[in-house]
Amino acid sequence: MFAPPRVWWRPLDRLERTWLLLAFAWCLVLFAMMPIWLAFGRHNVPATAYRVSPAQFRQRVEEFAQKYQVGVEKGIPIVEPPPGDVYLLARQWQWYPILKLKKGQSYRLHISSIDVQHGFSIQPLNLNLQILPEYVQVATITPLESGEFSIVCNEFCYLGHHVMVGRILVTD
Ligand SMILES: [Cu+2]
Repeated sequence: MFAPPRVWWRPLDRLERTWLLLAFAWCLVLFAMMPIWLAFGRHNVPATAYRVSPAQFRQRVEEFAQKYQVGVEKGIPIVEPPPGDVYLLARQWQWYPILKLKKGQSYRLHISSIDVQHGFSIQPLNLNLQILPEYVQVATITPLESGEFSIVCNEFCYLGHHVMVGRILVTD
């Protein structure tokens, strides 16, 4: 049987040992960061979820959009609700409606899909939520800057995925 020479069984020299220890210590730091960041990281989205049927959610969003509609753009209503509960619906391939929010006010944003899985991602901020049919994600958001924010779908949802762009307008 062929056995390669056992050169790697030589004791570690100082440099090698130092690098191994450094790498191991860094592994421990990264390992500890997982629970630490989960508890203290400011990236956590304060989101809860509840169940709803796609038909019910669609009806709720339609009523919401009609009640607070202030305009329309390319067939999608622009909706300016008071602070509180606001709704956003994802479907192939649009975000509905366009939300117009006030800077510094808090909103409970209810988001769900009525067909397949989508991904909610606000640009240029880095807020991401997984959007599934039959589940509503509720994220409490307080816009801190005015301007126009794009919502892109970051979960491939078939042919029109790349054109699935929505908007949130934040005014002073
Ligand atoms: Cu999508």
